[in-house]
Amino acid sequence: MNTIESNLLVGNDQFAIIVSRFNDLVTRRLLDGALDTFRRHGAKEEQLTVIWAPGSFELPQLAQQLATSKKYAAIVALGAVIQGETTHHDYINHQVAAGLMRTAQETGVPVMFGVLTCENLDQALNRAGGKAGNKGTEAALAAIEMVNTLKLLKSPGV
Ligand code: INI
Repeated sequence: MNTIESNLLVGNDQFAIIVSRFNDLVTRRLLDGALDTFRRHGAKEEQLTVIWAPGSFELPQLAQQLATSKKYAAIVALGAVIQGETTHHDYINHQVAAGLMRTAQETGVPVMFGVLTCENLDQALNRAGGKAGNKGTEAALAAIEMVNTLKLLKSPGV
């Protein structure tokens, strides 16, 4: 049996973090979690680029431009979509998830879905460094793992 499993060490790669300004009480905490994780796994400041978006709906377009630039080994998209009185959030959630996945598949650059989709602010804060972890941390770890796993898959003999 062959098992391919990467480590979680950041090499010399560049990482882009795109983060929504909408609900920034939450998204700043996601960003802190992601940055802390990249740093603790070996990233230097010059390997990290943060780009702010107006809202989560705009994340896919930024992801696409960053991915096609080929400057970044992976992109982490951070946002917080919180249900309101209408179904607005539904339209955003589905489009954002599909748009980010499309960019990853079309470009081969991993794009992480670090967008919270919650019923209320409490749920979101719990997942942004509260008692249910930090989605930004999770997304940064996933980015490191995807970059390293894709490298392993491209290495000779695999
Ligand atoms: N953007 C979010 O990131 N989260 C939300 O909860 C949200 N809601 O509920 O409206 C939201 N809306 C803004 C949207 O992402 C766009 O920025 C806006 O529609 C302009 O295109």
